[in-house]
Amino acid sequence: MQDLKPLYDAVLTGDAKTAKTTTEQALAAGVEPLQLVQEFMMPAMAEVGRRFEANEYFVPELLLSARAMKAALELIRPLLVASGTEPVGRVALGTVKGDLHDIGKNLVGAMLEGGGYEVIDLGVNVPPEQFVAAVKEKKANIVAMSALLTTTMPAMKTTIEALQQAGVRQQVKVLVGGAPISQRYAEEIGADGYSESAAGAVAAARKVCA
Ligand code: B1M
Repeated sequence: MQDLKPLYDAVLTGDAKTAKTTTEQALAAGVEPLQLVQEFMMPAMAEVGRRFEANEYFVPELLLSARAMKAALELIRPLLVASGTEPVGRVALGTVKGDLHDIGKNLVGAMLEGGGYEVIDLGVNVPPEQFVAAVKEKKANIVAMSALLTTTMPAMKTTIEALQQAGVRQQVKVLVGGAPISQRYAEEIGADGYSESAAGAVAAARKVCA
């Protein structure tokens, strides 16, 4: 198999051009798209996070690595997305209020689309009322929230409360995920499902809707 260490290095060093060309070459050589994400890009991002914590990397480096990962994901996303089938459900997906991290959320969206769900991507920094509006106006039957910061985790609870106050909590299932989230936290805040990975989000969506 082609040596894919350059993809890892490109994400780690924020080299978007190399991340893109290595991904193109790997896909052309028949490497599984998810393998590229799980075995090379995500470990590189984990190392970026470690360096940030160790004060070896700062916000500019985080941004460059995020840009490199996004460049590669742009090529992968269409391959994860199913086409031509009736959606099995409609998901309002977003990163919660106060949180700007969207790489994991975008992967979750691509996997859900690949799993046959219609995804309404609300973006990042999504306030509770925007999730409520998506349920009311767009008739989403799943609300999927991502959070990457311990400080923004409580926004998930606030959103669930907003769904309750708006009288729509019973008509939706709530899925949560993101690095600091756990099954226990999901249960604590009254979410219906949790997944630690983007691939697992599809199984979690199926489970809560079954
Ligand atoms: Co930020 N950041 N960041 N950052 N950043 C983290 C999260 C951090 C852990 C880094 C660290 O210290 N080690 C830390 C959080 C600490 C904490 O809260 N405990 C942190 C911090 C502190 C910050 C700032 C506060 C830094 C600052 O300004 N001083 C700031 C906050 C800004 C804000 O949001 N308000 C900040 C900013 C940024 C950038 C904007 C520079 C950039 C994000 C760019 C972007 O997303 N467009 C960034 C990045 C890149 C990171 C790290 C390095 C990488 C995140 C990532 O994309 N991972 C991150 C460290 C790390 O994660 N190791 C870090 C790859 C991605 C595929 O994984 O998002 O975990 P992840 O998603 C996974 C799963 O979690 C899961 O599926 C995905 C794939 O399997 N998942 C779900 C996610 N959502 C899900 C939803 C589901 C199910 C599964 O169901 C609905």
